[in-house]
Amino acid sequence: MTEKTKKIGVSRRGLLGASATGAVAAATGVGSGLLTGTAARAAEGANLAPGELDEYYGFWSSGQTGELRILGVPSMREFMRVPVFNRCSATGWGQTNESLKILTEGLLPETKEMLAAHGKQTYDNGDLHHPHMSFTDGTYDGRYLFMNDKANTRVARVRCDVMKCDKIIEIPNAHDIHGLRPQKFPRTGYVFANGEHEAPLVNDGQILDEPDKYVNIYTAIDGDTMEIAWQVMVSGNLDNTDCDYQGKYSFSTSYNSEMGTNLAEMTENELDHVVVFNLREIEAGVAAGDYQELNGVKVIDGRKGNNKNYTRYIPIPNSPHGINTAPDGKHVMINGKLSPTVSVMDVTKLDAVFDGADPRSCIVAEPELGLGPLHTAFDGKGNCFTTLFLDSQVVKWSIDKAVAGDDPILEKVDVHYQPGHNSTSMGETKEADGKWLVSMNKFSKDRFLNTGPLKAENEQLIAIADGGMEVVHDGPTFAEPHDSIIVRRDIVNPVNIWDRGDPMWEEARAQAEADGVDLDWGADEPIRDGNKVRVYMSSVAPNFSLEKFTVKQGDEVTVYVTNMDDIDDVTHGFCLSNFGVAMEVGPQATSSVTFTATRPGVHWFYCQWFCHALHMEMRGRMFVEPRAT
Ligand code: CUK
Ligand code: CUA
Repeated sequence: MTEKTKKIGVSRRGLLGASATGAVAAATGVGSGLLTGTAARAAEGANLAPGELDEYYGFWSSGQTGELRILGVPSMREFMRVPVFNRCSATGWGQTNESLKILTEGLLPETKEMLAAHGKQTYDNGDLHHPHMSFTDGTYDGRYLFMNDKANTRVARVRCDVMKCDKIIEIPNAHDIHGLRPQKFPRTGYVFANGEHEAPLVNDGQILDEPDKYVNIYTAIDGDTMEIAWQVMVSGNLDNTDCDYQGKYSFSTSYNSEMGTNLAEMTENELDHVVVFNLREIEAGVAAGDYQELNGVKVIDGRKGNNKNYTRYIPIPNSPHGINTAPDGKHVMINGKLSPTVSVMDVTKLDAVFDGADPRSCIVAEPELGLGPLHTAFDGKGNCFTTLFLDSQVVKWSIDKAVAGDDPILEKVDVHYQPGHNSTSMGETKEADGKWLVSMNKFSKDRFLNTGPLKAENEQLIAIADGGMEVVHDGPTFAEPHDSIIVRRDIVNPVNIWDRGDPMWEEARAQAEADGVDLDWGADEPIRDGNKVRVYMSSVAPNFSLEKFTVKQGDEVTVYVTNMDDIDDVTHGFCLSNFGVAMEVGPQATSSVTFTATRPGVHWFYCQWFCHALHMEMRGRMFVEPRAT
């Protein structure tokens, strides 16, 4: 830590009032000057030389930006932005027929109607909070990444082989999907998704300002088919979720057990709760027909006092937020937010709770850690790292000591400023390896050059391998990564070029076949079908197979471009100027876009992805013949 950050840390602590933190920092030497010894070695480990590859992939959310980001850890270099709930000017996501299919096919009928009234096919925005990889046997398996959209109640999946989104579904009956986690064992399996905001179960306007009639919905999605397996109606709202390593239970925090609709009401109770879902009982209930079908989904009643064994409500101090299952397969950390505590739940005691034991009997420790605990990560060695939002710190503490009733706090480190999520290398799997910790901080304030009123957030890399905690890197980041996972690179093995048989463009393949065209190489002339015109072309650097094509004013034109280069990293594009048309065409991929040729005249199209020394020359003309008058 530098002298500057040390001073800031001290004065900020002075402002907030002294806490036990100061004593801990003094005792452990945290904040005691420039990087020396192990800290310097750790920082060196984070600085990769040019050309050196990272040991881990980091998968980052982007909050209200709506995309998934791929970083390297420990270098914290950002490699890629994968469009999901957003629009993307570079790749044509939200514009190509292939992406529009994914963005529209999972929308609810009433959503399509609402969007059509606004002249749209799909939502333009999203709020992506929680990216998590599919699991097999308690660890990441490199198949998929799943993520939520809080803004428009959706869940998406990204294929890890090509790092593109292939499925997006809108969740009926629920409102604003927030917490999301994949089933850890035996595999994913289910993807669990929390509806955060309460609403009437049938939300057709018959019930409005009667909050006592609102419910909340917990959803289990089949990660293979991306269809909804079942939903559970619950009392209270739902914030974050996680599940066990046994495949028996999943659990969600609720910060509004009061079902209040304003801040005063929502924070009134001293105790909120965690809802525990009994997966076998719910499956049995579904099989036995104990559900109502609503918008095509089987909805089980798991509200408080329903006298069934689908759910249990565990009282937890005021407004718990993050919930994280430890790699020991036994303990679950419930982060208190408004309470300075983390409640430690022992999953081996949940059977008894379902058999009638006191719901609190599964809480085996509740250590006081500091102000504003939000999320906890793990090193796989029995230690936890909990973010303290109000204290702007990460606290390292011992599970064993907490359970034994001893002071569990081992160390605290200042982070800048106000951390939300944190994540450790492989930390949400049974293979947690305790090397790196990332603290995702909501404010950067004075850490970077001023960019005006809107400032970057700050992600800090903390070296934890040697048993200490040293901040070794600051990484500014744009709006607003909530969460991240850090995955060993041997688990993630994306391809370099597309397979021509990929399902991503199966509709283009079928259309080309119907038109008698070889999709690989394209056709010499546009295919006319009434006022619909289909133009098939291929691209091999630095040429399009067509240097010109002719359509008529008012035609609905679809251009299919197949990139027949099969060399790593030779991406072409198709950008039709003054038509707002642009798309990426990866090596061996087909992309297509449809537009109306409203403007007569000569219009240039060009390749907008730099591909060759003659990239500028990679262009052609579209002739639009004026409509006969
Ligand atoms: S939530 Cu953002 S800091 Cu949406 Cu995971 Cu806790
Ligand atoms: Cu092809 Cu630039």
